[in-house]
Amino acid sequence: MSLTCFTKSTRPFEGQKPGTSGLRKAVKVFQQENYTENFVQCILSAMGGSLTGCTLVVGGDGRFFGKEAVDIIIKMCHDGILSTPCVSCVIRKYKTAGGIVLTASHNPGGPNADFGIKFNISNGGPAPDGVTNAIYDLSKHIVEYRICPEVKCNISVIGKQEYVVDSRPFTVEVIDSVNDYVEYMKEIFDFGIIKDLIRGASGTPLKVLINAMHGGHHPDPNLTYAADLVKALKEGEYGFGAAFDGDGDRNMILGHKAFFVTPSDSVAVIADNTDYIPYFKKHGVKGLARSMPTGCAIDRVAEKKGMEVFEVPTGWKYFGNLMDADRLSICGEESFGTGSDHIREKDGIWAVLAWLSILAGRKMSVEQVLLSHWDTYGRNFFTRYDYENCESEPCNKMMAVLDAMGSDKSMAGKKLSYGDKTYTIAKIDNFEYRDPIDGTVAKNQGVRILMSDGSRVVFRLSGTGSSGATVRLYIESYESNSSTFTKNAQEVLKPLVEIALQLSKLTEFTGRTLPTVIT
Ligand code: G16
Repeated sequence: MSLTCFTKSTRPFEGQKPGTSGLRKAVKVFQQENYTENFVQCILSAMGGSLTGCTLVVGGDGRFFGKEAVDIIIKMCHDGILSTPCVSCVIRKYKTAGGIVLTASHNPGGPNADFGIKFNISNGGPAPDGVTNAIYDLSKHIVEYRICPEVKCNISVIGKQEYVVDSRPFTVEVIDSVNDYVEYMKEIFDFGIIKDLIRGASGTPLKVLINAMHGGHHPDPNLTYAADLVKALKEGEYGFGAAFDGDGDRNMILGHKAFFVTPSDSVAVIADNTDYIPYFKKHGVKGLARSMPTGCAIDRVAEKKGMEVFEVPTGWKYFGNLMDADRLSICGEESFGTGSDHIREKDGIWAVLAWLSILAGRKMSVEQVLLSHWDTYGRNFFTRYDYENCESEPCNKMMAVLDAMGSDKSMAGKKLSYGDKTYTIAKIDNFEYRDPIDGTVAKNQGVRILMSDGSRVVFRLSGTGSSGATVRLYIESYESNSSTFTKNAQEVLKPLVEIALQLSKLTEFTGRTLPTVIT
């Protein structure tokens, strides 16, 4: 029996604009009649042409409302749980037309928290701005969507379920949520070496503690929200610790006694130690990249190795073109994202396996690896202050004032002091990026205050929140003097933080005297 599709009329909802990484809103917003259907229809329409004969992947981090959303998508595509990196892996492996990822990532989940829908294109990566803008434009004028309510699919059972919709065959295949990914990781890394390291085949066993944070809490793998892991590591029993976010793409790396590896350092260390990772021995390392606010440690590795290094706006979607053009192999973001061209998403599990491979190969602890890295390259001290859930209006005003400083000629050369530290402003600008592959331009990606000694202050508004505004303040300062390497980053950076707060008048604008999170 052929099932039949219906066209249902609808009306546009305001604000279906994908942010840094998809559309993230409160679950209650997605639960409104037609809200999810509208957005899914806009994704499908933005793909253009007919979907006949193509395969789409749908998966998510299993948070509240995920099952309902999968059901809607299946009914609408006449076309489970997958981590974000796994969705990317599956899209690429099976050469599908793309995928829909149901996650709000590090935002809390549950009936009173957030849900998210993100579209990934056929290279496995998040849709670029051109596609997300098209989706948003469609959402403003949508009047109908197509759905086949009779498709009933049990997504808890692995295997194929066949249907005929509008006289055409339609197959839903529920796949194992880890098999393809694990197989791929075994190609990339030498699991035997990692196993020996953990077992202590040639020395003391390495005790590892992992926290795969989940949606019920705030699943953001940083020092504040992964406090349990930090506490457990501080007790000294474990030599290595890691946390992931809800969809497994972010990671935080800790060493013995909770020695913290900043994400900016983490990606630089991996880039410097590719000899210990079979994938890179086989494919080589074509280039490196980081997002603009990320500390510049990786730039120094690129310089030493004579490789290209790219600075892109915040958002993994900006790395994809460079990878597809074979100019980028390893990249990372200060927001606890690390990855490579093995897929087109950041990959927390990959990062942990990369670190374990390096520890095994170098026969060193996490702290020793970092000390040796700083000895070679110097240390880029880095910290980020987050002011979460602020009112949007004053934050927008603060950003506008900072932005205006970029065109104020009197700012360059201005000296700013705190205590006995003085910095001289070299330049202020609002970061703009021209994609070297397709020439697209992304503007207003964060205000940078560049100091004459190479130190940087960056202000940006988060693009992943579901309501209000979150101000992110990024601070970086480089030291080549080895006596500073073991100093506390917060102490080293305090003068620059205070200068940034005074210059921006952040407290006056937001009413906040303290950040919500410091990493
Ligand atoms: C997402 C993107 C990341 C980006 C981060 C920035 O992370 O995938 O590439 O760095 O957002 O967040 P914000 O705009 O809040 O600073 P995720 O893990 O939430 O998908």
